[in-house]
Amino acid sequence: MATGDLAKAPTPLVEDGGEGTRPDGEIRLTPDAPDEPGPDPVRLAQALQRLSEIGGDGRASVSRLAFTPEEREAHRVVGAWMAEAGLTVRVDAFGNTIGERPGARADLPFLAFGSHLDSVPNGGRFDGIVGVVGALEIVRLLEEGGVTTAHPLRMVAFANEEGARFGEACLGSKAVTGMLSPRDAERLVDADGTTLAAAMAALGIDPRQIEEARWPDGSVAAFLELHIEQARLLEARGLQVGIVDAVAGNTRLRVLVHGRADHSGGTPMESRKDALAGAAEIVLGIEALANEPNRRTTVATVGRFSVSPNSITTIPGSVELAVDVRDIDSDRQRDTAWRVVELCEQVCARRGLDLEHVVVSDTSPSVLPLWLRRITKDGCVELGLTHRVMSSGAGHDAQILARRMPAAMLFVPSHNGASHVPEEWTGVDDIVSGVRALYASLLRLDRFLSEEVA
Ligand code: HGY
Ligand code: MN
Ligand code: MN
Repeated sequence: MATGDLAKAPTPLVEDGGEGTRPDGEIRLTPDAPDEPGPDPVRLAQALQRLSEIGGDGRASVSRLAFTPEEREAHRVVGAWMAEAGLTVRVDAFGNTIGERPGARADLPFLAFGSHLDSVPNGGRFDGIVGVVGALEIVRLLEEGGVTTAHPLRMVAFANEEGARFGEACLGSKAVTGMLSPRDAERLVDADGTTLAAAMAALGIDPRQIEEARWPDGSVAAFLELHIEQARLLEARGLQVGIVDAVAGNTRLRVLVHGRADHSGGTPMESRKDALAGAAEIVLGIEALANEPNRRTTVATVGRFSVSPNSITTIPGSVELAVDVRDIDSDRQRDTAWRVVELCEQVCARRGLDLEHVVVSDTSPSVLPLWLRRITKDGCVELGLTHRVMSSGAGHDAQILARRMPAAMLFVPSHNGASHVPEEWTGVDDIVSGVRALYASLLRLDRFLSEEVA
């Protein structure tokens, strides 16, 4: 399990003798394709390295927020790679980059696979990117192997998967599943007050056309996504591949606590309306709520916290909190979110503070179908890849696609479980294993579904 040395400045992904060096011998993808080359670790590492330089700090941190020039540059680069790999490439009405490859049978729907290119602020180099460069590697292997699938193939690099900028996640996949409208683009706003619509328009993408991105019902038979685990289980158990059975849902709230700004010296304690003291009590109350024994798969986070006027000699007048509640159980997710609102109301009432709250987004958990998991599992067994079924605490595009079609997710290990931070790391040999599992899953799925439709 290559993890790389994170103690010093992270080693570049491609370095003689480093992570990117091709392991000894050829990697066989599937026993029944004897002359089929395996995923190329050097090519994978070079692609990861190139993308990490877009919005990167030259070391390990990446900031490639949704609908920024950096995200569009990444789509431009990946679009060019897709075309070089022989795909017919387009950018859809939301800004997703799509590459298509004909199958032997034009009567069959597409098989889609891919992930996202945007990141969180000061994020890592692997979140989303592993699934995009992994999908591209599969297209290259198909070309090099002269393999024609029965189904036409659609590789997707999604835009705006992260909720980091506009609060709601998976907007690119919501656009292709018909779950996003121009009204949402006006509703969603970032911390600076810029709407999604304005951010899109500033990059030449017309938010009024969002609904054009929708994939017609029945046009895609299934979606597969390779992604880093963003948790510790696979590395802790020494496993190569995670097969995801459920993806957590998330409810995101914007909470505004209003008190009264006043002089920090002249105002007696008993006559204060300190918004920050109230907000701090709320933060600790949310933590206690998520730690309740009956909420065993619930997590809740206050990830953004802004104080106004944020001056050492002024009692805080108002505080804005961004709350992220997640669970793989839908009832618990919503119950926790509702209890958060109740908690805010109680604290504010007791402290004489005013409260505003907005539900920014509410996305249900997804259960991924067993029959498709069996196909991905059979691929892992055939390739001798150690694996296990597991759930995902992180949200993903696959969970949205799963609303409209069968979807599967494959995880590769995250070192120390670190993600959404510069320390995020997955060894290239683990990525190769994930690509092999994804490729085997795609070929098996292609056979299984085309035999059904004789
Ligand atoms: O935030 C998440 O759940 C994922 O990384 N988009
Ligand atoms: Mn991701
Ligand atoms: Mn992420």
